[in-house]
Amino acid sequence: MKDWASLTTVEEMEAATNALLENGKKVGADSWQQRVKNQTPHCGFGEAGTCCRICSMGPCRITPKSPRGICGCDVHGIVARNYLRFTAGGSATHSDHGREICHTLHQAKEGGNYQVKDPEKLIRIAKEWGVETEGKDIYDLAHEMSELALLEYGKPFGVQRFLKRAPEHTQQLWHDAGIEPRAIDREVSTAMHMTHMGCSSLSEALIRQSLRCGLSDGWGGSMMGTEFSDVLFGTPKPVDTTANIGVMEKDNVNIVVHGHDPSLSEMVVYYANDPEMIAYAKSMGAKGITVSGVCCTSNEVAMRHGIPMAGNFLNQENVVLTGACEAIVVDVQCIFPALGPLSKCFHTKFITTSPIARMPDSEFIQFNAETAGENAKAIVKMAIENFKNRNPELVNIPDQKQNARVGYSVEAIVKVLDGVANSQVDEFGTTKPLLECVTSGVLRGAVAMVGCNNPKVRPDSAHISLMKKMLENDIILIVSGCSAQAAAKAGLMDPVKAKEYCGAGLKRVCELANIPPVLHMGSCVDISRMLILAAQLSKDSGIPIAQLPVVGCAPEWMSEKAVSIGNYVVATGIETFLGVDPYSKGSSEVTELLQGENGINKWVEAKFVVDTDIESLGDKMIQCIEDKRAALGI
Ligand code: MSK
Repeated sequence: MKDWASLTTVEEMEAATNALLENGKKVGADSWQQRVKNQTPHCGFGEAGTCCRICSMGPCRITPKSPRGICGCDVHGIVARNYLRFTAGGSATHSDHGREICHTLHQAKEGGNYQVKDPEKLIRIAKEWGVETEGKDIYDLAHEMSELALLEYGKPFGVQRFLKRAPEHTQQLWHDAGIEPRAIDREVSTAMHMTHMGCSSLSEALIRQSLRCGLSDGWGGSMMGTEFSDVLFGTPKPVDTTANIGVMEKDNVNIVVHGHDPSLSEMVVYYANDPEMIAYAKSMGAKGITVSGVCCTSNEVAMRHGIPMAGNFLNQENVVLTGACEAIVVDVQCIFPALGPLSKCFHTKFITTSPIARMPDSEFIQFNAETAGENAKAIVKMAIENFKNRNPELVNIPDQKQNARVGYSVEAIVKVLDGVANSQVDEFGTTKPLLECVTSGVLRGAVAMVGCNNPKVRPDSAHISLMKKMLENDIILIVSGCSAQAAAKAGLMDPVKAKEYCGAGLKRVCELANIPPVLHMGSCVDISRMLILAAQLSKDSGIPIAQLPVVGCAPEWMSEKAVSIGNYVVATGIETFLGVDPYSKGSSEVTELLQGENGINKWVEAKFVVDTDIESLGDKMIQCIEDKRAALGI
């Protein structure tokens, strides 16, 4: 029996947010809700992608009366150039995160701040890269691998090493389309060069480079970020945690970690559990220390340590508005500069830690791998000492919390689903049990749902309504980023109750494997896990990725990273459904290239589907999955 009341609804989450906004009003706090009003309506040229400010002759805006910019570039060139720059920003950002992880791996040493927690994985990747492992000290191997990984960013020749993980058919498509990514930095530089004034204005060439640049992220920087994070911090395994704003605890020192890079948050978690620090917190009048997270840093520490998830992207101001946040500690990406002035309205310390993300009204404690322990300890201490500065009259933590099981790396999915069909697993394992569920029709297919919140969409409503729709239709979900947190906050990752929302087939799989129907695969960079899973499904079945009943979806995306992700997911052969337009609708040519039958679809056997009507987007996803099944005769 479905008990809809057991889920936390979007309406309930909005009511909690409204209560927090009332709290903010008492101290004159600004909010993103107000800033959206101030910024509406948005610029129509910007939304259509038809404004060019790449040189200083303009800015040029394309209208029926002025169909070309001053240089003569037409609307298709302008929209495509903007799209490629959008992609390059995302690819650079994700990949630089991956680079930081490679540097951290280089710092790893026996007994140090950072150690190799998954030596088997390191050895597996080393063998894959043709590196001798026999008789080698694991830290010597880690340093050698980190140097090789860093060379992937700037090597003068060749293509990304991890492309070989893709099925041969996919590799051939990339080769034939001329989109195999070379060095990661080169693809970003090429994108910037191509879009400089007086270079490319041919939309087809610009979109081709967008796919290539995206692939350098997905099968390059992000994949290294994920793989070497696993080597350093452990490959995630299923772990139980809790989600939503009610995970913050009134009587405890609350530290919220936010951003993307797990290097710092791992250390904060470690020191927050240190008996010396807990005793110190008690001496300051608190009952203990609670670390919770926002955005992808949250996903990282939830997957490896069961740290509760306070919220996703558009909840970042909410944690401060509780009046119970002693410190919000951020690393990189998706951090609102608004947190500076907002924290000043409360007692909250807003602590920035990376030279990449410097913000006004923050306390900057530069974090680096050599001094990671000291940095994290100083941050935890600062939060503890701030507990006494709370104004009890402003403390309001909404009572919303759901149980969630997270930590489904590819390795974990392969392992748990093996319990359904009892297939033999080899060293890496096999996806055959999952394939058997799909071919028999017990599961109709899978959706990889990812991405952010965006005020253009009622927060979380698209994620949650699409997830429910898929579950009812026996479609399993693999999720990451803020989409994952939307599911967790609603209760869709609770293995006990979420199965009640599923069709009979999916419910049975959940019961047999003891899994929730929405599988948490991690952070934004961990979408690379989804690529590995798709590649493995294709290899194990002998079916090209594009023919598998699997689709991608980002219904509330907002960041440049999401555009890069979209490019690499679609370029891997996975039809990708978007609920927000990527500023491309101003050009019929670019729209046709991205969404038509004869554009990128001809090169990579998949395309984008953009529909801002979420109900209709969901119908199209189900139709796409059913069409693929019919084409396979299953
Ligand atoms: S954090 S990129 S809002 S998913 Fe990765 Fe969430 Fe999107 Fe940032």
